[in-house]
Amino acid sequence: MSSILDRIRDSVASLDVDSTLSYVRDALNGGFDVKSIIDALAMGMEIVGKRYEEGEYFVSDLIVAGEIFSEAMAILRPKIVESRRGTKPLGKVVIGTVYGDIHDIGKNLVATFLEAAGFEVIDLGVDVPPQKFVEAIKMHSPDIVGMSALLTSTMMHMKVVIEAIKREGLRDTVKVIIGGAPVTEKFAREIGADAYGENAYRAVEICRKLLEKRG
Ligand code: B12
Repeated sequence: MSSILDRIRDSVASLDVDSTLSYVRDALNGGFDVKSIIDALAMGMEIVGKRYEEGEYFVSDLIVAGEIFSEAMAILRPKIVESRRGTKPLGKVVIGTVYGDIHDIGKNLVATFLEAAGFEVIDLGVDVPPQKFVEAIKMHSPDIVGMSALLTSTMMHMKVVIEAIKREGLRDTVKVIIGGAPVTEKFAREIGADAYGENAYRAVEICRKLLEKRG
């Protein structure tokens, strides 16, 4: 018999919104931790991506999958915030999905976890041009800038943003962390970012470390 987490994964994969939401509620009530539920949702998204790649699913199905994930997160968000309440304010993070890219589910998850951990988060949204990152740094003086990209065609835009930040003489004032499915540690080093985070939990740990480094 499959576990509730398997059922969450499979119902996302088969784009069944009602079952997904009811399994997520069951899992929460059954005492499963939020992390394992999010991991199951993310595994479902992974399968959706594969089916799209293989021609079984279409863009409309990706949209449905995105909506399912967001609705499930709406159930989980209060739990995440509650579980992390009481931690003292840390630093300030400006975050956005780079230009040409409108994927925001992962970025939103990272922003939610950072907020829940006590960071102040300024979310610039999706399809963010380099100048908008630069202006946000000038306006908000963040400790950290986070960038997300889900497409191999947009990940290079992260480098363009870093170069724009350098050109404005602001690179030494912020730490840069990047993430998104096609992004790697090696890529982060190559483009001159300070760090790479593979998921929302790691993003919080790494942002904490980056603050320590800033002193
Ligand atoms: C849902 C989805 C969409 C939705 C997005 C809805 C939304 N609001 O975001 C829509 C329908 C809009 C969409 C559109 C497209 N998509 Co799409 N999409 C997906 C899908 C299925 C899931 C992505 C997702 O949300 N995953 C769940 C989240 C939780 O995971 P995540 O984003 O990876 O984020 C985690 C980490 O990466 C990390 N992270 C993310 N950002 C950041 C930032 C920082 C700072 C840090 C530290 C960490 C971090 O932490 C997150 C949480 O743990 C993926 C498949 C996949 N396996 O990724 C394809 C996928 C990304 N899409 C793809 C494609 C091709 C497209 C389109 C070009 C399709 C088309 N022909 O129109 C368009 C592009 C539109 C555009 N210009 O951006 C391809 C990309 C291929 C490639 N290598 O470039 C994928 C991989 C599907 C595939 N297998 O072919 N898509």
